[in-house]
Amino acid sequence: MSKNTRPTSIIGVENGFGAGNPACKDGPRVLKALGMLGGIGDAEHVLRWDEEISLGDHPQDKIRAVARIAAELAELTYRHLMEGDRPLVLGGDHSCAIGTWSGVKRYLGHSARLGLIWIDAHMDSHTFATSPTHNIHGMPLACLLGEGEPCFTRIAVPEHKLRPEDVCLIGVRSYESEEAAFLRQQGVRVYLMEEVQQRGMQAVFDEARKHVCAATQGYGISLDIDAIDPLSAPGVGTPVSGGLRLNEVVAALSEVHDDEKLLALEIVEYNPWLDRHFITAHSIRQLCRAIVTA
Ligand code: 5AB
Ligand code: MN
Ligand code: MN
Ligand code: MN
Repeated sequence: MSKNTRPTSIIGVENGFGAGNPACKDGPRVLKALGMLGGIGDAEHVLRWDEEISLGDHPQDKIRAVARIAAELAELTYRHLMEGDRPLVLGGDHSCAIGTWSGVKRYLGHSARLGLIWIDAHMDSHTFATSPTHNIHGMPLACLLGEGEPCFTRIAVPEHKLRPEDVCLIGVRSYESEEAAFLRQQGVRVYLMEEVQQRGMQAVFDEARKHVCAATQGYGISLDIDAIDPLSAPGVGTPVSGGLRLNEVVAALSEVHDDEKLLALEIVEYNPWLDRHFITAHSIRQLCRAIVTA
């Protein structure tokens, strides 16, 4: 694999309107205030805070608010990639993924294919028709596959952002039957937590990477922090026990951090108000370090 030369630029997304508990909007601001992401990187591998985007506190219409912030974020990820950076999006709730990967797809171009590894306790593949909660953070993967509200599926470029065969999910252990059926119909590869436990994260992650790279021109990683076991990541709105071990996820990211085909990353769903003793904040620091310098 060729070596990454892009500096990592952090885009904080202060958006919690897609989640049941909106306080994850404070995630990027708290990480920054704690200095959690300072002192990472070296002469060759740079990490810098670039900007934050925010919508204010009380939107009239959540769907429009989420769509607006996703469109803004798509513009930013596109622009940073054009400038030669590797965007690292820090959520905020997972609905921001609609924007992140729409911008990356625009950068790759109309006829190019984008791969995506989605690491999450959940499937995030609902539409309003199937969601039990109507929370938009449970829908972004369906949107990226072309299913859902047009205001979400048509961001940045009109086409579907992902082909099902270019996507893998890892760490899933909580889902509803409708979204599972949707992914099965589409033919998306899902590594349930059970399979990860049997085969080990390393084997599963390597296979997932081959899978999403096979026919694509670049790929990304969307890491919902709730994929990691609540012992190392208690600060999330929808914790599910029996998750990935922090050190295994750190090892996976270290393995790919220098891969030139890895165009962008995302770490989402950190809710600082639910954190204990800054355990989750420290975990995020370790993950960011792995992304930047291995
Ligand atoms: B997350 C649930 N499936 O749709 C729903 O944290 C949970 O981005 C979604 O993975 C969790 O509300 C969304 C019950
Ligand atoms: Mn930049
Ligand atoms: Mn999740
Ligand atoms: Mn998620």
